[in-house]
Amino acid sequence: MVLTSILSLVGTVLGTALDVACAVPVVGPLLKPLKFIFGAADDQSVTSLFTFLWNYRNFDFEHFMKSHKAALAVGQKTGDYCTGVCNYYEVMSEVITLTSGPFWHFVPMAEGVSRKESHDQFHCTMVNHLDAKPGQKILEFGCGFGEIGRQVAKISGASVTGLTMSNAEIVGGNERIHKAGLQDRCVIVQGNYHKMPFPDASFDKVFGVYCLKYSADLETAISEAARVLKPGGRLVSYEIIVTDKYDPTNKTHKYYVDNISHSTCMPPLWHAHNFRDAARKAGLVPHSEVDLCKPPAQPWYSCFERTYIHDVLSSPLVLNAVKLAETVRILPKSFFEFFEACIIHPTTDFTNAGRLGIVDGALMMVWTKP
Ligand SMILES: C[S@@+](CC[C@H](N)C(=O)[O-])C[C@H]1O[C@@H](n2cnc3c(N)ncnc32)[C@H](O)[C@@H]1O
Ligand SMILES: *[C@@H]1O[C@H](CO)[C@@H](O)[C@H](O)[C@H]1NC(C)=O
Ligand SMILES: CC(=O)N[C@H]1CO[C@H](CO)[C@@H](O)[C@@H]1O
Repeated sequence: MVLTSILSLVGTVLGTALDVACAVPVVGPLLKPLKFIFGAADDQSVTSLFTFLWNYRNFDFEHFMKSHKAALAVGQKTGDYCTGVCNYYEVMSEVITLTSGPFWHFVPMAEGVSRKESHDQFHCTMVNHLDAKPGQKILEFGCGFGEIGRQVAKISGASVTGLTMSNAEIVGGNERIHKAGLQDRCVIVQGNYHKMPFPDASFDKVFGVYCLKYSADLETAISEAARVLKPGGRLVSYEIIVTDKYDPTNKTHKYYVDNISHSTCMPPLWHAHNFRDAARKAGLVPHSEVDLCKPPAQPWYSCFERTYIHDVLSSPLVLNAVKLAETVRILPKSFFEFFEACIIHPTTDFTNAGRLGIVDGALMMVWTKP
């Protein structure tokens, strides 16, 4: 606890000092990589990696990886990934928050704009796409700790109900609602978005971010979203998908795309046309579709490039150092397996697949219910 606070303070002070130094001509650009190394303790930085290592030094990674792999096998066999999602987020909700802050999705970023500012901007974009108004009832399904829902509620004055499965997310999300003083307008409840615990026509607006990727049955999930929506309401979906460029017969493509799914216990990624088809079947009418990361915005995965975390995690040196540290027992048992599968893989596979243009993480789709 004390060490975490010290690391956090050191990270903040050095981060601010470096922000100033980086603005200096000539020397500034040379200092930029240091920003990643001494970045904030709750953002993508080496400081946050060490905070995480310290907090999880006694964690049973062996058990987690065993249950992760077993649940993935069940998902692949039955199409039901719920056990896997709960197993993954019971642990990863805290880990992602420690190493990436409250944002578990990618948003457009621009030169000179910080990651946090980019997410603030995204919350306003979401409010606009939802056309959220004071007093409206909004559902955020697959909400994690519910950061987007709370921001949408704050910005628009609407009430937001979050729906998610893992206990850790429900407890952590409701704590954050209380801390923000939003308990009269926000709540997070437990449920599966394939079978939502709400009557028909309960919400003015419904949205989900980076969560339908966990569905092996998109038609059911989208028909449920349509069912709980009031006539005249909107469904907004912002997801990570495979693009037209994705060729499943290409080994390189398949390597990245399969590894993205496996590292986070997901079924294969969907294509935009799967969303369009499912929404049409559910009786929804297309309203708009926009890729938020079309230039001049930087690519959706650029947060991993600008901090150099992609380069650090791609380095065989880092991989071998972690392996060695486990062998000499500085790191807990099975940490290397966890680190490779759950930290290195998603980070580097997202970046590499994004660079090839076979995966897109910034498509905003909006439908209305007649
Ligand atoms: C990558 S996180 C995204 C969280 C949040 N929407 C965000 O973007 O920050 C995926 C979320 O979907 C939730 N999820 C996955 N499958 C679900 C299901 N069948 N029903 C409800 N929630 C689900 C997970 O528990 C997790 O909270
Ligand atoms: C597979 O995809 C990669 C990257 O997009 C490309 O360089 C390579 O030529 C492709 N291979 C085949 C056999 O098409
Ligand atoms: C589907 C899958 O998980 N494929 C590969 C992901 O990457 C590792 C290397 O780290 C391979 O061993 C897996 O086969």
